[in-house]
Amino acid sequence: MNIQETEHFLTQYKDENELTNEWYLERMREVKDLNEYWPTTEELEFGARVAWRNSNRCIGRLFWQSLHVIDERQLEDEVQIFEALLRHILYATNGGKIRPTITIFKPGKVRIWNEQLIRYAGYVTNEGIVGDPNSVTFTKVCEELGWFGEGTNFDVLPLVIQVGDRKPKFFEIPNSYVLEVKIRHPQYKSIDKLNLKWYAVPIISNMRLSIGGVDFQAAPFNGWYMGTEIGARNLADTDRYNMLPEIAKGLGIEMDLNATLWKDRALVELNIAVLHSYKEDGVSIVDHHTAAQQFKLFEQKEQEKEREVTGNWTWLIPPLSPATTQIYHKPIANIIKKPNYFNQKRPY
Ligand code: HEM
Ligand code: NRG
Repeated sequence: MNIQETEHFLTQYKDENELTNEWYLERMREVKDLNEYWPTTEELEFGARVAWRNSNRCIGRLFWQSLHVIDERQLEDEVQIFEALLRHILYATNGGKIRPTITIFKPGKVRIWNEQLIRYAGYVTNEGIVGDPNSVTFTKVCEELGWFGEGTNFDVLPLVIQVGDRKPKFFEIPNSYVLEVKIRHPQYKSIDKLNLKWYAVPIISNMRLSIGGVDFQAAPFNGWYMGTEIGARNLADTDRYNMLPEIAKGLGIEMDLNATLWKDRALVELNIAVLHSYKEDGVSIVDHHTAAQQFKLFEQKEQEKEREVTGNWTWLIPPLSPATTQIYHKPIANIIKKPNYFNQKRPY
């Protein structure tokens, strides 16, 4: 812990919640007597929400106050942590009406090795990579722990949980917990035939949450997807599922010349298919135009509160038609405020 950061955070907590100076002095006295800052559940909730508000790479911040915070700091048993992660998945998924949620585990004690709670495995084979190339290293780690997958393009990886310096344990997520969406196009049936799918809920589980000088290495959080994350990156990047050539082929677009813009045409149809499929299945998703409008509203609301909105422009602009959003046309200061979510070193 870092006492200046605790003072700074509790001052912010006091101000934004209109508490008194007496309250603040008394709270700091407790912290100093204990020689440790152990946030109350209310402070933790506020900290996790403000950390989202301060996430410079996130376009979805309008909804920061609605984050549902689950305090699981009492758990130190791998099986109980696994069960808490299943509760998170179930609560957040909510049958498709996704609820932004974070579960916070004991600082300095718990580590989740997965990048996201739900992700597809990637295998190196003689015929090339099967599954998500992004997961190849982590898939090998899982296999070394004794896990093996079916070998499809969409095997859900197990949860890998480490407590203290014990050997990590892996747990298979029951199928019934993993909501997925089959990708189909409202007009072009050739896209349906590619048998593409993606999972409903992105739950980032490898970032460190920093609140008041305390580091939470395990604090998985989720919102819902912006369509381009799936349609313009996960399924499209040449070092991910690399589907643009097959999409273009199916659509009968000439691929000999760059100037036919076959990649761009394939991208647009794939992104239409992603948004259409999630919508039709009742799974929360936002298109990049709506997300950019929501971000603008967020900026207006922050301005009313006289707080400066910070951001990382290179991450905020969507990967599809960026200049059609207002974000593209305005500079934004990439200043890091705390509480916040940070990258941390991989445990493997
Ligand atoms: C990044 C959208 C909820 C924190 C992002 C990105 C998008 C996005 C599009 C960029 C991802 C990329 O390019 O890989 C959304 C939407 C949400 C949402 C639509 C719906 C509610 C949340 C929540 C949190 C959060 C609930 C935390 C409590 C972050 C952080 C990043 C990020 C920390 C940066 C991730 C990284 O560095 O890899 N978000 N987000 N977001 N978001 Fe959000
Ligand atoms: N691009 C990643 C997910 C990053 C976070 N995106 C969100 N976060 N929407 C991917 O899996 O495609 N969120 O908390 O909702």
